[in-house]
Amino acid sequence: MGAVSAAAVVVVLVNNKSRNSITGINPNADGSENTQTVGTGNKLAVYVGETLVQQYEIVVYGDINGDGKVSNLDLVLMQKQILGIESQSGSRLEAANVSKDGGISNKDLVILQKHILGISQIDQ
Ligand SMILES: [Ca+2]
Repeated sequence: MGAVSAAAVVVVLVNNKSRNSITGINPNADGSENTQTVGTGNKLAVYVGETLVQQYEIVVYGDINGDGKVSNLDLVLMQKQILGIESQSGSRLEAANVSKDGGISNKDLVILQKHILGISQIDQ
């Protein structure tokens, strides 16, 4: 088994056309093109040479809709989740769990509201 040199390991965002950095084009959670912000649902891939060895889905706590921002749009999605009107799953559900306990509750809602109002920050 050969050792992997640090120079041979490349970490890229999926769909990054250059594969040389993590600042290139990457998809939003809804598949649309995103050229600046990294949001929930974006994928991070690790290549050794041309071989994909690991892929991670990014979770930005509080960014439920995957636009890379924590805003009132996310607050509405969290309210719908708590009320059972619209359910999130996968990385979006994890992003809603800002208290990092079991489920999504009013406790998460208060933390998200305080973040949006600038009273406190969500721990990432
Ligand atoms: Ca968002």
